[in-house]
Amino acid sequence: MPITLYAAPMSSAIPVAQTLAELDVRHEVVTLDLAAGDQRKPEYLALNPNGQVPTLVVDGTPMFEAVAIMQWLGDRFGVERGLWPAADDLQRLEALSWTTWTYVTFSAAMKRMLLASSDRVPQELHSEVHAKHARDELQRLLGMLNERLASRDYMLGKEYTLVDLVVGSGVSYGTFCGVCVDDHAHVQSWLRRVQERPSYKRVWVEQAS
Ligand SMILES: N[C@@H](CCC(=O)N[C@@H](CS)C(=O)NCC(=O)O)C(=O)O
Repeated sequence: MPITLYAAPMSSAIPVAQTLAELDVRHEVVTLDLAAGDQRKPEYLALNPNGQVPTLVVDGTPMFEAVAIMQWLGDRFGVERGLWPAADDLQRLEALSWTTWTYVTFSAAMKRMLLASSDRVPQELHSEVHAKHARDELQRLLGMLNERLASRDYMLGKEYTLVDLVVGSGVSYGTFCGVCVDDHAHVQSWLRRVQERPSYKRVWVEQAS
């Protein structure tokens, strides 16, 4: 089954690249130049009408939104490798909830924080009130994650799964943007374990070089 990942360096395509590496799935990578506007070219918009990376094309069928792509990769390749729960396994419910939570709930608070305070956003959009509100919300969400990890080594229990990769990459991006995890000891130690995973590290090293 031919698989192509459309990506850009240091972008939302990273966790998808890490998922493909973790699952050892053969694929090609097409690198877009976002600064040059490759993502707005008609041939790319035909694959991803949202005009962003990542896009995964599987045997000619395109798919967009990183979390959906990773959930599909889990279904198609992760179950047989013991890295994603099967459809009739009740842990699947938790896998879908936590991976979606990362992209819908945690990411939304991240976006609000960045919009209200990032150097890369025009000053007139900044708001200390909104930034504080978003930072408080992120701390509440990290508290929720910390509670989950208080009684397990990994998101679904004793073993590493793709849920750790997806949630871990979202939280790592948060820490990269200055979100503080100091008050969440279980999150801190789990994050270190997730970041030590060879496939996770390898993609980072490739991106940085
Ligand atoms: N919700 C999308 C977000 C993807 C996204 O924000 N991609 C950025 C790079 S990190 C992008 O392609 N930006 C180019 C643009 O918006 O023009 C997903 O998770 O796939």
